[in-house]
Amino acid sequence: MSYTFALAGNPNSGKTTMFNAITGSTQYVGNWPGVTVEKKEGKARRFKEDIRIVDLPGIYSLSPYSLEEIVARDYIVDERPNVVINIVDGTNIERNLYLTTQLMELGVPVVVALNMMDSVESAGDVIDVEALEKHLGIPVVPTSASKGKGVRELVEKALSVAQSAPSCSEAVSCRFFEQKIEFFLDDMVNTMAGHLPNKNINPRWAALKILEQDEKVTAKLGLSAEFLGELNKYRINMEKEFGSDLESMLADNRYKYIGELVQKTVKKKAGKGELTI
Ligand code: GDP
Ligand code: K
Ligand code: MG
Repeated sequence: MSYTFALAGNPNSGKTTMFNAITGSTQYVGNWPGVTVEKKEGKARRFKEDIRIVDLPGIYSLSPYSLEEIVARDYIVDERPNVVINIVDGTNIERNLYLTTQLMELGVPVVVALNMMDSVESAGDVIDVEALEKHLGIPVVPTSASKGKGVRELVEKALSVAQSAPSCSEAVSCRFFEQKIEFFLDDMVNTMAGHLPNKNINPRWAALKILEQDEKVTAKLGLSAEFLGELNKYRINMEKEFGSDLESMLADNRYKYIGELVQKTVKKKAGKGELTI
């Protein structure tokens, strides 16, 4: 068996350091097709399995507004890596988890590498990794890429996920939104069932992108103009009920989810003016 794991994370989360730690010096550097964003590929060393590692561009989100983000999400949707390893900077967890929610919404298997744990610990902060894992519903592996710590465990976890291939499509934990939004989403996904020609695309993600009026993804869906018009009625009805900026409302819902998650799982050293549990 051979596997492909893609590394995704915010700029400066330690992606390249992790890439080097996993692959050693066997990397291949090129460009992403049609763009000048650097593409790095290598093989995981010291594993009997054939594991290809792809370093995606550093990104904060998966919006259609930045070249790096489009490159990253096109790669994930079109090439279907077995697992996306999401490098999260543990010292900046709240900001970094936004991308985590975006990756989970894609419906691909995600493993979080909670990186920079050496810095988290030396600052006296505590992250309850087990609780984070439980609430998110995906594996979280603490790492210190620059020290080589947790790297083997991370690749092993990704391998076990690749071998069991769970999908976010049935995971309740991917429900980041208020009940009233989830209600519309469920209805929309039901309407779409059996009508999505592009099998690489998770229906729930497709629904969210239609609601966000993401034309790049909408064009990939392969839906007739007529059916798309029908699906757009969901957005129109939601905007009637919730106000006109649905895209911001969805983003706010994700931030709220993350804020609550961080409250439950991160304990900052007292005196830093942050939350205590
Ligand atoms: P990228 O932009 O995501 O590719 O991040 P880099 O791999 O370039 O890392 C950004 C900075 O963080 C560099 O100075 C790394 O040496 C440092 N770094 C990476 N991983 C760790 C870690 O686990 N702990 C600490 N303390 N620093 C790290
Ligand atoms: K960097
Ligand atoms: Mg880098």
